[in-house]
Amino acid sequence: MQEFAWQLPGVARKAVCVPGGRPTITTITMTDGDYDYLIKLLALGDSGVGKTTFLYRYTDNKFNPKFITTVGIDFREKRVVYNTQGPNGSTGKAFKVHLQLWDTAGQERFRSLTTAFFRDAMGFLLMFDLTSQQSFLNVRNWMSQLQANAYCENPDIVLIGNKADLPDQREVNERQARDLAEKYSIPYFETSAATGQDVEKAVETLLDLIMKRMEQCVEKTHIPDTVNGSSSGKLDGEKSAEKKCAC
Ligand SMILES: Nc1nc2c(ncn2[C@@H]2O[C@H](COP(=O)(O)OP(=O)(O)OP(=O)(O)O)[C@@H](O)[C@H]2O)c(=O)[nH]1
Ligand SMILES: [Mg+2]
Repeated sequence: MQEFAWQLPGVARKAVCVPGGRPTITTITMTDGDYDYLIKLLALGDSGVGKTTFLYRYTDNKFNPKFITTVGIDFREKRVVYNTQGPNGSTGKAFKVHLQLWDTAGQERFRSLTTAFFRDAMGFLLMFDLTSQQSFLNVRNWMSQLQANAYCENPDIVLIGNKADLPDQREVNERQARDLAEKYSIPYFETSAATGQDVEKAVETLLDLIMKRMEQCVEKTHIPDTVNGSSSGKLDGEKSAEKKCAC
């Protein structure tokens, strides 16, 4: 993780607008430590499903065809601006968000190490490989691990079927996966780290869920003007997790 986009000097790199009255999320580059929220996300799933490659696509918009298995844990970072929606569809507030994306090893031998990181994450990218039925069957086990080790039993999760660019090798049909996601009441996306299909959409959906949950908790705890750039308003992963009173 030598180079992060936000470390480069400059201004807006690209903008991604989420249609349909949803908040907008914009990718930006920044040189300083000025942000409103530090959000920790964590990718999990069997070895080889494409966690590392997916995160690399999200942060650097590149594809790495080589399989270099992750040893233990790694992370990538990215800055975005999250725009809330005001009443009647008007523009709300804009928050600078520093995303920390934790990349866990799928291999069993690292399990006790990686699950220890679950507690500090605010949202989860639960991944399987559309070309591997076994990786899909193992989603249930990953869910149990999450429920046992995350900050609460009902954390924000997005289910991701990756490698959608390989239809000839597909072993998991979309209905199966959607049914499972519905059972857990979580969003489902079919992505490709190779083509970039729905990679940003999946991460942005997760961020949106987290921001909405935080908003609700802030309202509940009656903290006035919690963010807005003031240092007292910064919520790091741990503080935010404590505030997740919805659990
Ligand atoms: N065609 C295709 N290949 C992919 C995709 N995503 C990942 N891969 C390939 O799948 C292999 C495994 O990807 P990784 O990202 O290393 O898998 P991982 O889940 O991080 O594996 P561990 O680190 O062992 O847990 C690599 O060769 C990737 O290039 C995808 O969307 N499409
Ligand atoms: Mg990896």
